[in-house]
Amino acid sequence: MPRIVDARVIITAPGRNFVTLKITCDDGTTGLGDATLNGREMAVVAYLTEHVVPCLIGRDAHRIEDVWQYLYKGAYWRRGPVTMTAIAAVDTALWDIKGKIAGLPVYQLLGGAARDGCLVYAHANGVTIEDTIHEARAAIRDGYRAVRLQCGVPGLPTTYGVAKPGERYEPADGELPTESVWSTPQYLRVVPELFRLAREALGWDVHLLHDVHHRLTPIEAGRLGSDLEPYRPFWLEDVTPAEDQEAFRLIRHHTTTPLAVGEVFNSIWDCKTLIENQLIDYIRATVVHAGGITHLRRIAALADLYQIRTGCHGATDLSPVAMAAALHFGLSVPNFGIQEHMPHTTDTDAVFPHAYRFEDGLMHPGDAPGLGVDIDEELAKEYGYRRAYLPVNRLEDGTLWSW
Ligand code: CS2
Ligand code: MG
Repeated sequence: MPRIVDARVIITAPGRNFVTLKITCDDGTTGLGDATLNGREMAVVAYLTEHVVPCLIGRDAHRIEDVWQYLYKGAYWRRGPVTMTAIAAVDTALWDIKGKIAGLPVYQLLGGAARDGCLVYAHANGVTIEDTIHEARAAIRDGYRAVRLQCGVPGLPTTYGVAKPGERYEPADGELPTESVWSTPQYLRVVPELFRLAREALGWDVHLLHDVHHRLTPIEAGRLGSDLEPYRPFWLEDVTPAEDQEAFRLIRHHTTTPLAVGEVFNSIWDCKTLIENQLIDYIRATVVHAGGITHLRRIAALADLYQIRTGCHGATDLSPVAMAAALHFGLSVPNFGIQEHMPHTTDTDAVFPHAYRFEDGLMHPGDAPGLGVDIDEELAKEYGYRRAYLPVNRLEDGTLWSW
């Protein structure tokens, strides 16, 4: 059996912060797991180094389920983003190790390919509707079959999802949280107009998505969903905060626009009511924030019973290690829906060389044994950690609002 002899946390910031766990076995096999929790990175670093790594040394790396249970039930304090991200990193690294020892890509261990590739969606973000449509055209030219549309809200200085001029979109943008301003009435006017003009310009063969980023009340979400119905969006994401899962019943009464939720979820308990009552259509929980491949498979299996499909979060704060794991999961899971794709910077790609590829609107994890992703530790050292926060959001009268 491969015995774990070392586990190390590597912090690097090639454009943004990433936390990676590297596990080494006595036969020299290594495995990687992403442990990045945007804006709260060092909490996971401490959790891993102080509380998890000492428990790993000497364990059989093949006993993935047992290690998962040990770290979950054995902690006494269950769930939460920090705990579940730390468990996810260990779990992902162990799947990587198992694949390398078997000489197989991880998707083969998960049952093999259930499709030819994973449908992914690109991002089109613009200050104006015209800019957004222009970006969407470019994504379609690049081969994407699905595009998420976000545009600025007239009269507001900043909007979620819109990059600063000349820069890539990076949500964790300040040494202290930056503040943005929000107006629901203006937003509810601009989004249907964005979709109307996008359909006119782009036609009906491309899937169009939109992220509300938790900013509406349930009844406002119902209104937006019904206003967008004529334009047949693929999904409307995070329309309202989902701590109150029951709130989605009200939204469902008012719209047939498909709903996607769950990028901030960290366990099956966060989505149990949503799934069992068919209150959503896509579950966005990820390998990295929801307990690894092992736990995400459990969530997907529950969702499958109710014809809910996966649509995993994949913004740039999820490292190439998480992206690789998402693609192995996505290729093999029966109820795959779509995967978010926000390409990393060339600096990030150089630190994390990987086998996954994009082709004709689909992504494939590649056939290298394990996850098919590595970390160049020498290069990683050149990019030191810098504290970075996600922004906060206020209404025009100064009330703190969901970002
Ligand atoms: C998001 C992200 O990709 C998405 O759908 O909502 O941009 C999210 O804000 C960041 O990943 C937060 O870390
Ligand atoms: Mg989102």
